[in-house]
Amino acid sequence: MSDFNDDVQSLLRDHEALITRKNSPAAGGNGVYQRWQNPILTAEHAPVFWRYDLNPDTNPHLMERLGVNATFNAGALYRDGKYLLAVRVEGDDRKSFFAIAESPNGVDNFRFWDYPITLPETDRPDTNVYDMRLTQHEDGYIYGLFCTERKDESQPNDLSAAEAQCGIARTKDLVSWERLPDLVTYSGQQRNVVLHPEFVNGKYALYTRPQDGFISVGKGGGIGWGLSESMENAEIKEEVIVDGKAYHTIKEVKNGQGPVPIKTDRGWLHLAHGVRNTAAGLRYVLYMFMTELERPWVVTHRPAGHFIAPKGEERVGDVSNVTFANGWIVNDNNEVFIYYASSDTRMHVATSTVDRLVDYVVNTPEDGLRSAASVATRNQLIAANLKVLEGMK
Ligand code: M1P
Repeated sequence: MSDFNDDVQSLLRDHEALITRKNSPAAGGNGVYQRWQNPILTAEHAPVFWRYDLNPDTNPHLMERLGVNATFNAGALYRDGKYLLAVRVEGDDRKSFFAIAESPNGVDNFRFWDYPITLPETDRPDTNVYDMRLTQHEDGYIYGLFCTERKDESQPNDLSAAEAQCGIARTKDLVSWERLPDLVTYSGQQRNVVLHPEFVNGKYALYTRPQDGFISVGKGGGIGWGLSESMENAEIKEEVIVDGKAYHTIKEVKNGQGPVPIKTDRGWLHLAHGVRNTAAGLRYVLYMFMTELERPWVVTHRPAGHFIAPKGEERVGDVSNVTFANGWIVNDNNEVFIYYASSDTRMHVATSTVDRLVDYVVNTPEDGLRSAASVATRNQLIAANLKVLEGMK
């Protein structure tokens, strides 16, 4: 018995050491953002009491009973000075669920609340739920929009045939959640749907991602936009494409809105993911763009290429070569905490400021869509810099 107790204490100590480990900025950087050294959340950050049966009578060998496979794709919210993440936690059984992890400083000491979110179901139960975007809406509710995945019953013999739609829940405290009917659109399937934080023309405004199939967006795709009269019965009758896919770019195959956009004096700052195909499979990177303040569906600036791409250990995981973000936080000092997942496995943070990100988005040249255009853009920079260097002699 005393051995059992010692072993439990040892598990708890190791876990505490992991979650209280201090994080530090990583070496190097590009001036746009700063990566931080340690992942902020891994499967091992899940509490010991979520995974082990700690009763010596029922688990004399102190074995893990309910393993956690991954912690990734977290929505984010800044509330009462706390950095809160609605994390996609995936059990060893391949089912995802949401759990809130809280940090006092946004870069380390993320600790899960005791219980995961108990998400009510609709009368069509979800098989799997994931990738929640948290929106503090001006109507007073916090909305969680997420992907609800169910078996595609029209193809009973294909066990991989699934259907993705946008599930909706709301809360005032992140503890009690009210489930609302799924979003209705007239596209085949939906993933990466995000609620805009303000009313637009008196209506709820949503970024969408119409797609023909579960994985492939097919003829659809692009980041869409539509308005809904209510969230109790959310319905978008008409979707327009805000930011489409494009040949030979980082978003050739598909793209999707990341977190809720950040309002700045210059416009709305957006973070999104773009996907292209390679001989080694799909590659997911993050990119940014800006839309008009009054018409958030109109893009004003599109910096070329990726903003964050998988680097080093980030490149490897359950789905390798993926960076994905659905949460970021602006704190009271206009510092931005970009929460991104790597390879569908773990969570990281990169920090920047609103000013730096606006500068990046406004002053980074657009993609000229041809090698010759890229060389011309680079030559302009080189010529200007050579003059600057000459002046420094
Ligand atoms: O595996 C990479 C990502 O794939 C999906 O994103 P998208 O719909 O844009 O292809 C999602 O399942 C996401 O959770 C996952 O990280």
